[in-house]
Amino acid sequence: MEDGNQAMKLYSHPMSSCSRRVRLALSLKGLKYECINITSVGDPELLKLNPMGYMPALVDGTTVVSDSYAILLYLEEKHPQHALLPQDIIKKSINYQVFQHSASSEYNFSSLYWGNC
Ligand SMILES: N[C@@H](CCC(=O)N[C@@H](CS)C(=O)NCC(=O)O)C(=O)O
Repeated sequence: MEDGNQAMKLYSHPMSSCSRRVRLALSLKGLKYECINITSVGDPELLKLNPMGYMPALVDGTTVVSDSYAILLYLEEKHPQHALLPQDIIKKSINYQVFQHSASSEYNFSSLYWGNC
């Protein structure tokens, strides 16, 4: 079977929020994929795909993409139907900011709770 005709494979875990955002995007775009549940941290199959050992990892033919943000951008470019991002560059930049904030700054929310006490 040619690269690109195989169903994508998503290595993930039901409790992983990073995996859930990718599953949501795949679903919104109506893309078929096989979900492979990782049962333990350090799963050898996942380590082969992402030596960092993090999920999710998406396998699309011979292409492997890890990191949920990279996967979302990959899917958006390869499958533009049911766009996840607005066309407008300003609105798009706001989406990037919100995504980065939720992906990398979540622990800073504690200052919102404790900062004014
Ligand atoms: N920036 C990465 C973070 C990935 C990540 O932290 N994944 C967690 C699950 S949400 C994981 O694989 N944890 C396993 C571990 O810490 O060993 C992404 O957005 O995909």
